[in-house]
Amino acid sequence: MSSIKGPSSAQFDGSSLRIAIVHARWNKTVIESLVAGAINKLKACGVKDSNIIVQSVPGSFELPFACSKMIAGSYVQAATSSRDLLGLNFGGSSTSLPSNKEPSAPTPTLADMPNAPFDAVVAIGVLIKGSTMHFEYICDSVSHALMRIQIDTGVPVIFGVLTALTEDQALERAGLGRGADKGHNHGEDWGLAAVEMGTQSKRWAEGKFL
Ligand code: DLZ
Repeated sequence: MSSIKGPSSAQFDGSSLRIAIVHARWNKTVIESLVAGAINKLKACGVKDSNIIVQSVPGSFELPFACSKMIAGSYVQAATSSRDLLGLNFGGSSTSLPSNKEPSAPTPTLADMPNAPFDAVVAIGVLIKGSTMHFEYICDSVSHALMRIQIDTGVPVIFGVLTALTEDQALERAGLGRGADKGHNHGEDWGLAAVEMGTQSKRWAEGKFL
């Protein structure tokens, strides 16, 4: 019997979004598959290559710190480039333009720019239970911290952290199962969730609830 689990489908256009992925490097094989799955779905939704920013950290414990800093940094980046943009439009050297012509290039807007703030961040990690309490502490602290960051910053943070009791559980959730059924790559779901939440949170912030 097929499973009833999982979200019902919804389609969102990611072409105007800028999305960050930050992933841990522990359990590399599984991580690589999850990151690839997330990127594939982002692109399938129209997110431009240049608007997908991927960074890594040593382990899952470092994910919340990285998300927080990257979100803040993306605002700094956007502010810096909007200042550059003003310089380009109004303070740029007129001698570089043909003297009798207006500039023909359309004025770039923030939405066109690669340096807009992130619309969503996907935090990807793979925690596999060992023989100590380490797993429980990290799962608990990381999930709470990621939730706090999205509430505090207003930028959706997608929870892409596998909390697996066995290696097989982790492999199956990355589409790498050792059995006949390879399982489903949850990274794909995280890519879709990032596009949906990035799109919706922009609209909600503008008071649009269509
Ligand atoms: C130390 C550790 C262990 C034992 N297991 C994992 C794991 O399964 N998945 C993961 O992402 N990270 C693991 N780490 C590393 C910690 O997340 C963290 O990088 C270190 O404790 C340094 O802060």
